[in-house]
Amino acid sequence: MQTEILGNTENISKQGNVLIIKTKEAEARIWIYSPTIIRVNISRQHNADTSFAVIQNPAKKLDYTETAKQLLINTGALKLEINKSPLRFNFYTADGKELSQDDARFGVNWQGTRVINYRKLYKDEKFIGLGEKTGDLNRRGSSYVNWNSDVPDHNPKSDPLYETFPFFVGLHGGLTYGLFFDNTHKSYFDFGASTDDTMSWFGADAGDMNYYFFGAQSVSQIIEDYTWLTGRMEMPPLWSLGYQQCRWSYMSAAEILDIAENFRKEKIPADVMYCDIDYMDQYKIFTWNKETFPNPKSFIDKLKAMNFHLVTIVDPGIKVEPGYKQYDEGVSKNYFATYPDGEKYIGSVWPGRCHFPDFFRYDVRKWWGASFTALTEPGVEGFWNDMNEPAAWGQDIPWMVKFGNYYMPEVRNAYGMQMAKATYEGTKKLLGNKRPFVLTRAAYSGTQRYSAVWTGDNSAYDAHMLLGQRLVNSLGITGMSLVGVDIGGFSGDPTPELMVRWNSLGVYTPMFRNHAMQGTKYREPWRWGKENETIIKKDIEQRYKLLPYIYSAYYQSHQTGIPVSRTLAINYTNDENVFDVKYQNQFLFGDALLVAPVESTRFAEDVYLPAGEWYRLSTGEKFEGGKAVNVPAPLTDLPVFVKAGTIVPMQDVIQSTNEKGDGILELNVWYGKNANSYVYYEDDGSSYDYQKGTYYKRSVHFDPLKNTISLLAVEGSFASKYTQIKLVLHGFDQKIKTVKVNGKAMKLAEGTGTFNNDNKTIKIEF
Ligand code: MIG
Repeated sequence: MQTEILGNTENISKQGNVLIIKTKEAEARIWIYSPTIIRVNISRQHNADTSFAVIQNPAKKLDYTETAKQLLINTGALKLEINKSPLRFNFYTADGKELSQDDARFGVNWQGTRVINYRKLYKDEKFIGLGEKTGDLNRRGSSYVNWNSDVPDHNPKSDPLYETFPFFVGLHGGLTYGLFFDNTHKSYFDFGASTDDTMSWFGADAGDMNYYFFGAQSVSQIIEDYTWLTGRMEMPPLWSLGYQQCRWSYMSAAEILDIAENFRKEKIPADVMYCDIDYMDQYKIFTWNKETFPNPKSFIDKLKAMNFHLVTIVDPGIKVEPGYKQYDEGVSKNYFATYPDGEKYIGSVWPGRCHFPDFFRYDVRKWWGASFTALTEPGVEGFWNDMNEPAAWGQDIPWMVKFGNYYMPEVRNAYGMQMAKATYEGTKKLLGNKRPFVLTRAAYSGTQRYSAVWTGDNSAYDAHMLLGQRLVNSLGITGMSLVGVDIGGFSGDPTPELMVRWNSLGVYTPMFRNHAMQGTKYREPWRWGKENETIIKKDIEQRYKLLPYIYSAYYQSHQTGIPVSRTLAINYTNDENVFDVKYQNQFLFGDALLVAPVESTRFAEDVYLPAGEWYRLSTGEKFEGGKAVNVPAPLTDLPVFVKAGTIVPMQDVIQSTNEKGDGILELNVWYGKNANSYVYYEDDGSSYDYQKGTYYKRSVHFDPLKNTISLLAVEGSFASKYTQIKLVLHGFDQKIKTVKVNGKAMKLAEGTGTFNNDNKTIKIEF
């Protein structure tokens, strides 16, 4: 294997908006995408420039200046200094602070087809990101591989897992930068793990050194930029944010109806039931088992009558069986992956011998999407994509298997994403104006445009619960906001204490799904004794009370890419304590709530509260931040804190998101010394009408100096489902003097008032 270095600049040219620098070995192309985003692509051969992740085009203009030794690009917000010989790329802030540089010795080079970028490592540099990666929040000193894999029984150190997000954020000297290595080959990241702290490096088995450099000076702005580049989620169906009950598998329609009925009987709120693989006829995708699910439509109608939505699983593997519709169609149209000689690839999964659709092709995606009629016609609205790493009983698919023009290793990491895309686009079409819910196990950067993800087959022990939270938080950095873990742990049986604790954390998990493996004990809320059921029920009720707040947080993700679950490293980047392994699992859930996961065997916990003031949500007790506090953490009360000055909209308990409730939107204002604004958002929760302005959006301002709370005019044409707004003030020792609604001042004598929500008359009720 030969090592080849990038070498010296031999030729510089500009073609339109791209700067091209040629060396003996390769060609570097540079584009500006926005003032804070510059793309560098270094290539030895001219590959077709396709990206599964990026949805933006580069800016039309690129200016640079040249000196004897350098080229300089200055966007106004970011500077790229290019040393000509050897060719090196060094990034600076607009005011000249060094953000990130090539390692001066090695820069970019190749070994055979492998391409590697060695980068300067700063003494105090920390790294966060890479999505679904085990290990600590700060990835300094760790290394990772991206190769989407089916890893049942993984442990809190296993790598790789199911998903690939080659995007990280570097932090040093109070500065921030981001780097997205858009290459779907097997890729590698080493954050000083193996280099005696002399450098970091990343690379891939083949393909281009193709990266986007982000220079914004805050983690949240970098996430906004990354999700601008790779897309943001649409508003999820509201029902998918309720409690979801899953199991591998409920074996019949009757069993699922039974479970659903029991939720209603026990008055435990829930919205979603799942069919895992056993609903199918011999695991053939897009079929129903005629004995156990004899009449899918009447089964789903019954679920709907109980206000439940159904999600069904689909795997990519299509059973080799002449006479089976999807097999026949796929064969006749050549929709399946092949060996180079054209022979169809066969791998074994649940149905036995299977062919694998080539989701990289538009016509195949269209066909796959249209096949969902078998599920949508009887009324399924959620589509769970499993085994799409793709998995063939844990084996690597041979490297010479082809998806169209690609060999498997080139695009493996994007296969699951393309399946999710096909599923999303197909079911969206079939459901008309209704939002489908898509959940995928394998993913690549950009998957947030199509689907939610979950973290795969976790296990029923405490360290896995904590790991799950870090995975959720890390996925948030890489644009995935709608994320879940199997609450309770997929393999093994949780102790009742772990079940209760994990469920309480599930309340603050973006997707709240209880799921368990075949052969494990049943997991539903009533399987743990009356006392535990009461706790579990109370926690699920809390989820439903918080839905107006959670839904508004999703609106934020939809608008800005900022995730619902946020590692503290996003908002408190320069606070060393948030990276302490003791506190690294803590996160903000939306703007206002700080949640501290606690193991099921601990009943008091040290919680780190960042600078500012905080209130415990359950008791109202006030804490001064900037230090750790030891707080009681009984199984009935997970430590959750509210940031002073924030606004948390809540509602009364409903049994499902289909219910209207009592019509009161409770605006909780938690007193703080600083003024604060909050955007409340609501729409019909199920259609795309919000994209045409049919939403209800309202800014709420709290100003402690003027002692006012203002509800600004409503934006959008949606009539809120709430008929009244009730203001609930917490921690106010001085009385709020004025509440302004649509600009009109209201006098308020005591702490609580209620306003009609019809935009015209304002009534205060005490
Ligand atoms: O080979 O469909 O991660 O959630 O229950 C196992 C059965 C296949 C793996 C998924 C899991 C699901 C299970 N699947």
